[in-house]
Formats: sequence, C-alpha cells, structure tokens
Amino acid sequence: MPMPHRTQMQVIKRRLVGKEGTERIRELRTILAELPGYRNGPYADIRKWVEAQIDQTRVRKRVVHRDSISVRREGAAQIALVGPPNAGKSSLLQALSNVQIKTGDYAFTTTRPVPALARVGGVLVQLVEIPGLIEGAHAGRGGGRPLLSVLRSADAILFCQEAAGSTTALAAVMSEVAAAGIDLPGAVAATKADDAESSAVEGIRAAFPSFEVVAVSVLDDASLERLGAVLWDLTGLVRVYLRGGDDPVALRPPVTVTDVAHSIHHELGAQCTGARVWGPSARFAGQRVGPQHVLADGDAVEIAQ
Ligand SMILES: Nc1nc2c(ncn2[C@@H]2O[C@H](COP(=O)(O)OP(=O)(O)OP(=O)(O)O)[C@@H](O)[C@H]2O)c(=O)[nH]1
Ligand SMILES: [Mg+2]
Repeated sequence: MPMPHRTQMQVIKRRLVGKEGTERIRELRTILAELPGYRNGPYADIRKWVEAQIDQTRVRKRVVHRDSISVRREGAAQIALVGPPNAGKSSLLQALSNVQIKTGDYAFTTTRPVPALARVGGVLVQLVEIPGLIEGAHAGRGGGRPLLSVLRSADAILFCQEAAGSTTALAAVMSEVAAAGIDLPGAVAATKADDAESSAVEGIRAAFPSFEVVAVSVLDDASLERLGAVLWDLTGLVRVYLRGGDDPVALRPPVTVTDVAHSIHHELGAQCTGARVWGPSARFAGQRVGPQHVLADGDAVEIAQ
C-alpha cells in the first residue's frame, strides 16, 4: 500500500535536500523507480514532477560545469600561454598551430581558455591560451579562479610579454600564479619583437633573471623555431625514435627500453628483452642494452624480443 501522496511528496523533497548535479539525478532516478506506476491521479503528478526535476538538474549541471571551465588534454604535454592582455598570446597560438582564433589590438579579446595542438620538437603538444589574468586573479578577480585551475593542471607555462612594453604587468601576472601556489617549469616569450629594439629584450631578461627569455615575432619564422625549441625543453619529455619509423614516442623521464616497448604495445612491453641503441645514451652506435637501460632524448632504438 503506497503512502499518502502528500507524505510521499514531502519524503521526496527531504531526500533531495543538499543534493545537486549527478548525485541529485541519481536520487531522482531511484525515487522514480520506487514510485507506484499509476498513469493518472496524484501519483502520476508526482512522477511528472520528478521527471521535470531530472531535466532541470541536468541543465543546471551543464551551466555549473561550464562555469568551472575545463580543457580536455590532448597531445604529449600541455603548455599554457599566460600573460597580460594584448601580449600576443592568441597570435602565437595561431602561428604555432592551425587554429583560427580571434586576435585583436585590444585587451581581453580571448575570454576563455583556447586549446590548440602544435607540433613542437616533432611531437604533438597541446598549447592553451589562458586569457588575461589580472591582479587579484588568485582571489577570484576577473574570473581568475577557474582560469588558474586550468593552469594548475598544465605541465609548463610560457609567459608572454610584449618586448617593447613594460614588465610590470607580467610581473603582476607571475605573482598571481605564485599566489595561487602554482609552480611549473616556465619560460618567457618577448613578443612582437619586430616592433621593438633589441635592447628591449635585454630589459626583459634583466627583469626575469630566473627565466629563459626568447624574443619572438609571428612575422619571423626563425624566431618561431627558436621558440619551438624552448617549448620542447619545457615539456621535459624524452623523444625516442624507432629505427625505420617516423614519429618519435615522447615519454616522461626516466624512460627505459621497456617503457618504450610498452608505449608501443603492452605485449611488446612484456616480451621485450632489450634493444639496440643509437644516439646520446649509447656508448657506440648500435649498442646492445638490457630492458632497464635508461634512454635519452634523441635516441633511436630497435627493440629485441
Ligand atoms: N607587430 C606584431 N604585432 C603582433 C605580433 N603578435 C601579435 N601582434 C598584435 O598584437 C595584438 C594583440 O594580439 P593577440 O594575439 O590578440 O593578443 P592576446 O595576448 O591574445 O590578447 P587578449 O586575448 O586580448 O588578452 C594584435 O593586434 C596582434 O596583431 C607580432 O609578432 N608582431
Ligand atoms: Mg587572446
């Protein structure tokens, strides 16, 4: 015998108190399954109410989710482009990858993190533009918190600063990042270098002595290549080439022969008895090594099984 429908409604509401998102939807589904299956009358109304609640909760969940901003990771590593508004972050992202994004001669052209895959050191790496962080970001100013949370999960940071501009704004951004407790490998790109005296770049070096500073202009391919090399170093990854193959595997060190075999196929990882190695970690070309041999960036291997 089902309980009176008014009591039932109260019980349901009580069960939902404090529940949001997935948890609320799960509870609503359970409730729905427990309800008597009347097609008409007060119980049918309750059923309709519960179904409407599921829909509404789903919508709320999506909105909340959008507010907290997340970037799906892709590629061998994730490097965030961070800097004051108008520093040229979007332009760099565009020059290094194939994305078409809005750039503009004004602040806050970019309002959400923009990810793009770029070939860095021959490996696909995800670059993410973090839109203009401003002073007070770590305390939530300018929607800073969700942006910093995206930054927190990155592997490294490329700080962007207009070569000809004042370094105060970037220094402020750096202290926001530090205040948020984020401490990642980083480098500084002195952007729009075509528009600055070379002495300006020296000024940036002096202002940020603990960072490597690379002068870059989207109009100068050689500078973009130098930036690519700096970005590769920031990933901290080790590239190992397979003899006769094209693309290297990129792994986080220490990388053993077994790790490489495993990254190709877990069975190969299990059967691997060693390898022949060419490159920096080999004492001579084609050296025979065991499965636990530690490889270096740029090594080429022939796995033995
Ligand atoms: N001369 C020159 N101008 C550049 C270069 N890179 C970017 N710019 C210009 O600088 C302005 C700002 O560039 P964006 O790439 O939008 O800068 P941003 O850091 O993404 O800016 P927000 O998203 O607004 O924070 C644009 O007018 C670009 O055309 C460069 O290498 N040389
Ligand atoms: Mg931008």
